[in-house]
Formats: sequence, structure tokens, C-alpha cells
Amino acid sequence: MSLIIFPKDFIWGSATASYQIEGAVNEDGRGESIWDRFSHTPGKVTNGDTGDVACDHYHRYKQDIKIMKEIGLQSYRFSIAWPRIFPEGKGKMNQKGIDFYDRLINELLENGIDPAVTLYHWDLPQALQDSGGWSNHDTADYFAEYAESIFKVLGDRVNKWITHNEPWCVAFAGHRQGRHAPGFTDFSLAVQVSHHLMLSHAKAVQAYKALNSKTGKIGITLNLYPIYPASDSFEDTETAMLVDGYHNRWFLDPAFKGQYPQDMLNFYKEKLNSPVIQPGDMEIIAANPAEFLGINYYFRKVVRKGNIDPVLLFDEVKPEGQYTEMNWEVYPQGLYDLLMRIKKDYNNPLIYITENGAAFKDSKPINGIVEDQDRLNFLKQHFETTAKAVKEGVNVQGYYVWSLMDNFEWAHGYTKRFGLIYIDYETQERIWKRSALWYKDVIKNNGF
Ligand code: IFM
Repeated sequence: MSLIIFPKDFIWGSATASYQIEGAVNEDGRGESIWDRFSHTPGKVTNGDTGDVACDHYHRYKQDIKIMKEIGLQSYRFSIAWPRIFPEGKGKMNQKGIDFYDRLINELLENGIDPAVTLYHWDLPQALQDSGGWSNHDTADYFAEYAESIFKVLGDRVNKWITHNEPWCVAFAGHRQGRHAPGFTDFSLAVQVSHHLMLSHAKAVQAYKALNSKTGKIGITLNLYPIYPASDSFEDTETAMLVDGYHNRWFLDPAFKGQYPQDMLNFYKEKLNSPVIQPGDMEIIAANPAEFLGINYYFRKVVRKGNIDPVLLFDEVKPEGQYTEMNWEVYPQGLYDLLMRIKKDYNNPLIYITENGAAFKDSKPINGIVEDQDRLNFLKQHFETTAKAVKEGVNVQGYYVWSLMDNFEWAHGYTKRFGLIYIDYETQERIWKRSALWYKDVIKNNGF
């Protein structure tokens, strides 16, 4: 493979999320979140793991930033825990919660690392869940109020804002499949939730734009999957279109075209009698497009007509190939296909790859290093296909590897390791993996 060099201002980063790394769940006035409640419910998370301690980043953030600096990260994507700021979800702000993110951001800036902040990476205050959570239309307003408070206190130092991380997961993993908090299994409710999430996103964008930042931008991060039909039969092609609507267009269209895709709206209305859209909602969505798209890419989906999904009527086909510890196919070509498609269908928006990475069964640390050639290869292949798309005009301006360090992988607890840095959960020792050393070189050379 010839030398691959990225554009001059390309941003290299890495990402984490509050509940997955912070720990300190009862400190400095933090309120309970739906993930505290869910992870403490027996049977919900592998081994009964919780985020109570996680990577103890709340206390070790300085050490972690030192590692970021050694890797050479130019930007760090993290999320704010809403219940640290508003323990009850709304009302009185908790100054000690703000203070933590103040310290974190200042430390990043002192080390020359640009913060990219996600406002919602799944830790809804439990108090809001108790009044319906995301199924309650009012939650969209509480989110906008929380967002606005954050913009006011941290906005002078943050130029990249992400409203939501993967609203598909919040809506459908959390309310249809039940494998994420709050653990409901109601498709119709999930569709309603997805509407409130997209509304809350638009309201936060509106609040941000009202502040007239000269330098900052606000976007949304979606988990997108290129969807391929298992055959070129009419049935499979039509099925792929529907699954694309379910995973991708249902979120891309409101964020970038100001409306839901008509085919999906008809489908959901007819099958599920959902969502109820209140007067004025669509006007807010239409008036507040995202300023960039954050893409989280992990794998593709190959689908055919079937009934494993009893409503959308599709089966997933697992092609031959390499799979990660999550049982996700390694398919770098999918990232290229996805990027080219976004360019074509969504008017070539500004894109950051806000997550890409893999969990593999890494070896144990030997002589202070973890050999993780699989992860290194995975990243290399995905950087290659991204570089190809950039060369062909896709406007990708940055890449955040998921994740900086091993962490709490939601319902899988600590059993899946995605980190560039290995965490020994007994001692909280941070140990470099080979992939982190390699990434350091990529950043230094702006390519490989
Ligand atoms: O760990 C998650 C992250 O929180 C959201 N995107 C996918 C990652 C891996 O599953």
C-alpha cells in the first residue's frame, strides 16, 4: 500500500463517554441516572457490572490527559453527565458538577487538546425517567434548557458540540429491544421517543445558534450502517430500503433535510400508530439543521426478507469474514460506501467520524504493553477507506477512535475492551496497547 497522507488540517482524536469511564457516581452532588438504575437491576448487565467506579476517570482525568498528550491527540471527544449538572434533570444547577467539566476542559486546553463535547450519551437523570423520560414531550424542553446552561458556562472554550450520541440506540435499544436503559420493549413507544430525541436535538441547536458563537459548531452523532440486500431480488432490495429507513434515514433526514422520510412515516403510522407529532414540532426541526454530522461506524448490515424482525420483516445475514468480539463483521469498505452515500444524498455535509474502533480478545499485558495487532489492522483499514473517500471529495475533517481506554461497554459490562489503552480494573493501571503506539505515529505523520 502506498503512503496515505490526510489533508493538512485533519483532526485526530479519540472518544469516551461519561458513564463508561467516570465512576464517582455518588460524588459532588451527582444525581442518579437511568444507567445507574439499569446496571444495578439484577440480570441487565453481564456479571452484574456497573459504572460505579468504571475507569475512575473522575479522579484520574489529569493522568488520562497526560496519556492523550503522549499519543498526540489533537481533540478529545467526551460527554457530560446530565445528572452531574442537574441532579433532578431540571431546576437548580449543581455547581460542583460544572466545576468538574471546567477542570477537565482547562486541563485539555493547557495540553493543546481541543474538547469535543457530547451533551447526551445516554445517562438521563432518573428523576426525568420517573416522569416518562424521552417518551414525555417535555423532556425535549428540559434537554434544551440543560444544553443552554452548558453552552453558557463552557461555550467560551468549546467549539465542537454534539447534541446526541446515537439516538437510534436510545430509542430502539432502550425502548424496543430493552437491552439498554430504561429497558422497555415497545416499538411504538420507541418511535415516539425517537421523535422527541430529534426534537430535543433541534431545540438545542436553536439555543446554540441564538448565542451566536463565532467559532463553534453544533452537530449530531448517528450510528449509521450501510445496508446491503442479500440478493438483487425485488423483495430483498425493498427490505434493504426499509431497514435503511429504520437505521439511517429516520435520523439523517430530520437532522439534515428537516423532515422524516415519508415512506417510514407512513409505515410507522400504519403499523404502530406512532409517532404523535405536536403542532410546531416539525417547524422547529426544519428550522434547525445540524451543522455537521458525526458518524459512528462499526459494521454493515446485509438483510433479506424474513421474519426475525416481526414488524420490519427482515433477517440479517452474516457473511463469511472476520468478526470482532462483539460479533460485528470487520468491513472497512462499508465506511467508504457510507461516506460516498452521505455525500450524494445529503449535500456533502461536514463530517467527523466520531467513533470507529473494535473490541478484540487482546492478550494480557506483557512487559508493560498489550499486543493488539487485530485492532491496529482494523484501524488501518478504516483509515484507508476514509482517505479514499476524502480523496473523492467527501468532507470528512476528523476522526475519533473509539475508545481512548477500555471501559464499561453497557450491557456487556467490562467484558469487551475497545481501548487504545488497557485498563487493569483491579489496580486502575493504564497500560499502552500496540495500537496506541501506532496511532501516535499516524498522528505525528498525518498518515501512514
Ligand atoms: O461503547 C459504545 C459507545 O458508547 C457508543 N457507540 C458504540 C460503542 C461500542 O459499542
